[in-house]
Amino acid sequence: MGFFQNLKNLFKKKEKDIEEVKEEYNVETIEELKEELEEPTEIVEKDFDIDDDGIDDFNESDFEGKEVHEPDLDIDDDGIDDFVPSDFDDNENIQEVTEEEVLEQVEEVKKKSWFSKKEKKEKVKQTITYDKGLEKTRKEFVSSLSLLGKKFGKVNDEYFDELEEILIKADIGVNTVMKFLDRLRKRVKHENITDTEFLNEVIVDELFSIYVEGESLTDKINMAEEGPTIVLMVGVNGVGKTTTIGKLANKFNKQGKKVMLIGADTFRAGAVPQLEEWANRTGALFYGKEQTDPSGVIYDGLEMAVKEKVDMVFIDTAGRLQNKVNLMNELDKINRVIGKIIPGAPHETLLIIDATTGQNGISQAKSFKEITNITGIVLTKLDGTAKGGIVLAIKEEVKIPVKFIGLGEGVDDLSAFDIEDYIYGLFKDMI
Ligand SMILES: Nc1nc2c(ncn2[C@@H]2O[C@H](COP(=O)(O)OP(=O)(O)OP(=O)(O)O)[C@@H](O)[C@H]2O)c(=O)[nH]1
Ligand SMILES: [Mg+2]
Repeated sequence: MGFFQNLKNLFKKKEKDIEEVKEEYNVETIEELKEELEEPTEIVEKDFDIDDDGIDDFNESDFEGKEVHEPDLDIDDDGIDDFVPSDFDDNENIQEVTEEEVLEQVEEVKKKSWFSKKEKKEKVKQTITYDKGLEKTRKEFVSSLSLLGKKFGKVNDEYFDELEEILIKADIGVNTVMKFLDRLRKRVKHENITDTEFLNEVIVDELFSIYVEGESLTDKINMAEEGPTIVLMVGVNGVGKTTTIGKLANKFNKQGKKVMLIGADTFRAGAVPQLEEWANRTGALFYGKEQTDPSGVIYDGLEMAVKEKVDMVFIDTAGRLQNKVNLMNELDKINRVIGKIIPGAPHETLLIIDATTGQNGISQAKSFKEITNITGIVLTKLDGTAKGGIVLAIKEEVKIPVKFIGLGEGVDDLSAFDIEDYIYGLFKDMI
């Protein structure tokens, strides 16, 4: 079957990786592992001696307590095996390799294994963030599906009616659900499916294919080729704009980028100091002003960003959608000012949507799409809702890529959107 077998293998691999990292940290549960992996980025590999360059250097203590048998080596004071004619006695096709090249290759191999270990941990950390963050949706959605299967045993019209209800409750969106059920019915007929348990596999398969088919939407931040990358954050009140900026500042700061935050939500009292607080927490530069024209604040802030040679700028704005024309004019003005100081900017305009608002979020996305050029969506508070299906509705109905998802209030609870981890978080109990 299409994707299902691949997903099953993928799930197995993810579970194996999680087990391995759990073993390494000597913990039993996912919760404990999540805590361990959230430790401030201190490097724990005890066999490695890492300095600024991130590469393990050789060090005498690496060999402590280890027996060394080197009958074939000719070592003098420099500690390096020198070539002597007898080394080549039985070999005809020897390629000349210098000592430097050998050492370089050894360093390269060690570097690769260190990075792949670190990469695996990062991946596991992301998978378990999804796992925890989608728990509510999973519990509701998957348990309803398996109950449905048990209740009917056989696939019939009533089964489809109740399935429709379950999908709509998960906020997959009416249009998407209709299209999906249509495809499912066809497959049931064509493949003569009667068993509800088997149908669950087909459901996972079809939901995954909804997401991956059609135009491929990139989920990466569009970075400036040179100079600062400018990211404008928009969205209605209370959806999580400021918190998301804090989380993104933390994320890019950890990647070694110089980050600056501009507080241009000049409307709501307390919004600017709230962002400044995030700047302090994450070590980002800050510029902001209250009760003034947001475009002016952005103008001054960006001049500072250029002067300070920052890599990434996140701009917080006020989210008012009471008057579409006003908001459109304001965003137009903001965009003009940004483009004047940094040609080609903003490089990203991220719309923040609160997943707990379900279909309301979808209408917000449609409205914002009409008034400005939204390049990506951040879906927040997925942890607080069973409406995790909204990701599929956004893909189908809004056609803007979800680039990040918020899975908690903590500074680390933001993940780049990853369809595989998302499907894993939703269906891991079912496969
Ligand atoms: N559970 C959960 N809570 C979140 C998430 N993101 C944000 N929040 C919470 O949502 C609330 C509102 O967040 P803000 O960042 O202030 O939202 P905002 O869009 O800047 O709000 P205004 O500035 O008033 O327009 C805060 O209590 C956040 O902690 C998330 O991913 N999960
Ligand atoms: Mg705010």
